[in-house]
Amino acid sequence: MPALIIEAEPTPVTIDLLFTALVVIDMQKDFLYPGGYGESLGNDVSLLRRAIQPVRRVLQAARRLGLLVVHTREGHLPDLSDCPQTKLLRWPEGRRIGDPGPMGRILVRGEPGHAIIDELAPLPGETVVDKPGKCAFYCTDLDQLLKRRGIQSLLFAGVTTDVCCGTTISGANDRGYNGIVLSDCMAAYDPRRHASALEIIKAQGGIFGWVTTSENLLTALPKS
Ligand code: TIU
Repeated sequence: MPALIIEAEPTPVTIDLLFTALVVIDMQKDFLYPGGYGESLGNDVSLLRRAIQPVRRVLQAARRLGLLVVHTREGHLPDLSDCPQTKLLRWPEGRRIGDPGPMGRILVRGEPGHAIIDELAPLPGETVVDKPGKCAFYCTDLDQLLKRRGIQSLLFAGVTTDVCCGTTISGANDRGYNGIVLSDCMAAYDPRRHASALEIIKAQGGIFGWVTTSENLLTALPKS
C-alpha cells in the first residue's frame, strides 16, 4: 500500500497504512453518558457527543482497510488497588471512583459505565487496552503491542482532548510515534480547552504531532 499524504496542521503528514493504527481513547459510558465519572466531576457530558458520528465514520473506514484499531478504557480494579489515593480522594465522598452510581460503581472495570458506548462498541478481535491512568502508555502494554507490529503513525480519536488524549499524544511522541489528531473525532468538556489542547499539539512546528479532520483523512484514504 503506497504512502498517503493527509492535509494537516502545521504541515501535511505522510502515513503508510501498513504501519498506522487508529487509537480511540476512552469513548466510555462513564465519560459520555449521564450518571458516570464525567458527570461526577461536574461536567456537562452532552458536550462530548459531537465526536460520536465522526468516530463512527473513521472506525468504519479503518475496519474496511484492515488498519489496527485500538480502543482504550480508563478504569480501576474493583478493589481500587491500582487507583492512587490522590486520584481517589480529590473529590467528595459519594462522587468518587468506586462509589455506586446509576451505571454501577464509578470508573470500575466490569461495571456498565466502564464499557465503551454502544455506538462505538469494539468488534470481536479488536484490541482493547485497559488503563488505570490518563496516559494510555502508563501501566499498559500498548507500546509493546504497537512496536511488535511496526506501527509508526497513530491516528487519534476520543475523549477528552485536554486530559486522556493530550497525555496519550504526548506519551506517543516520547515513544517515537507520529501522532495525528482527528479534531472532530475528539471532544472536551469545555470547547476552549479542546481548542487549547489542539493548539498546543500543533504549535512549534508540530511539537507533539499533527492536527487534521476526519474529512481530510477520509479524502486521502483509498476508496476500496
Ligand atoms: N476529566 C476528564 O476530562 N477526562 C478524564 O478524566 N479522562 C479522560 O479524558 N479519558
